[in-house]
Amino acid sequence: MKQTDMQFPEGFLWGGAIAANQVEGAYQENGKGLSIADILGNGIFNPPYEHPGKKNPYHEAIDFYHRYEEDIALFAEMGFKALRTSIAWTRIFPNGDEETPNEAGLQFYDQLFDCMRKYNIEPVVTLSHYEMPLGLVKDYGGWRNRKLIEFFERYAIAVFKRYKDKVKYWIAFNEINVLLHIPFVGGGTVIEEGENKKQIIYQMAHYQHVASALAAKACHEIIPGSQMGCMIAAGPYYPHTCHPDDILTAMEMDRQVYFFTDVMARGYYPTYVKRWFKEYDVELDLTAEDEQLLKQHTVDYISFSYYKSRCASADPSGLEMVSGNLAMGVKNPYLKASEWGWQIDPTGLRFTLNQLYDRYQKPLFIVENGFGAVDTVEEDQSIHDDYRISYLRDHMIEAGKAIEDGVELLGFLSWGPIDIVSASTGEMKKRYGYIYVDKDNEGNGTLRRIKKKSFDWYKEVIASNGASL
Ligand code: BGP
Repeated sequence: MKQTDMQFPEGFLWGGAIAANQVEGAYQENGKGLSIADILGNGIFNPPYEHPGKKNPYHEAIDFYHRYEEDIALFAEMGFKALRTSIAWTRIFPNGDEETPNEAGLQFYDQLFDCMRKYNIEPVVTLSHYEMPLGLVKDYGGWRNRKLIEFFERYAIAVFKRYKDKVKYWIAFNEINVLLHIPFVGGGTVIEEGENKKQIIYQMAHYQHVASALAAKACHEIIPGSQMGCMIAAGPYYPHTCHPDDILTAMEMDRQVYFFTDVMARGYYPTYVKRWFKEYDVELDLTAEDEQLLKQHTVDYISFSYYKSRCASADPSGLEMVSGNLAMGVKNPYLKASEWGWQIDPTGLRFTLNQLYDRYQKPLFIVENGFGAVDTVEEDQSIHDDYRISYLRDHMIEAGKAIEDGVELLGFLSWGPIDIVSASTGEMKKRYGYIYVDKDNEGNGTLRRIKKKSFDWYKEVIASNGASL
């Protein structure tokens, strides 16, 4: 542990973040319908999405559905103040277009949120985390159909009414900018050859913006004092050189991400979309009522995932590209990378926090940050994940510096506080947890939970409110 003079605010929400499709398993239990996650075999990037015969890792995940009491007790032992998870939309509306919700699905989340509250852990709930109903894909064409707004609003109202005394913090869509990179996972639609991809993507984005505004409206009406957030996969684009063209390219790449928060945090479409839509030949189905809703029901806070930064170049030909959370980028020669090539940049987190706060002057919330790595279980069952401790420590220090810069930061939720199924690879070997889960990529293992070295480290971080990192 390092003693720091970091002053995290009283009530700072230290904790973790998971997602229903990556932890729960029980993919068809108690009336749950199939979600798009249930047909992903090798993670979100790897079409074809049907993998007949392949054991789908999301079907069992880490069996959180049956083991959540044990897992939440472990989170409570670390002193968690908050836990982010998603509600599996298909537990509540199996096909997505039913008139009435599935009572067994509602009961599961009653029990889950009661268990969190028993330990004074604040739930932070994502309504849609890459797990929309497959029924809405097959029967309606996914988010390219305006009817999805109605179905999403019905789902949101059902859970707001059910959990109004248990959940205060809500997020509509996980990493809404995933639409730009994987329209199937973000929007439940396959864009065919010859279709105008940008038209479909920005139309789906618009419908989700309206759905987010309707969710914010309903949330505030049903749950007094509730907070509705939006959520993006953040990570700044640095110009690869100081050539003015690289600066412009970096600005444009950042704008592609902040376009979504611009709309949901400010309540109107930014003027730069006029050029975009002209260039992309995009004409939105956007009504005057939509515009009113966006303007009147903006989000209360802006949340985001942060794993890495990337570089942008006006002419990337010949430059090495690196992968990362959703978007590729030009390799930054000053940064190291994880085993999955995600470049490590704690300073970038401080930069992102300042950029977002300067842009919106709304509270911010880090709802994903973590280090995916291959962990080794020693003979004596110990797991020395010092690499994860140093990654997280460095990022928490930068978050603390951003608070000293004047940023209002609600909390820091580590992604995957327990090992879970990776979204991009569908693998278990890319482990994020303070808690190891005995399951391998082939699905073998006892699912036993084992505390890693980082478990006690994070417990001390939380107990000291960041003074000891
Ligand atoms: C984000 C998702 C999370 C999580 C995270 C880590 O895009 O919101 O679901 O998976 O990425 O990515 P991965 O699991 O691919 O390492």
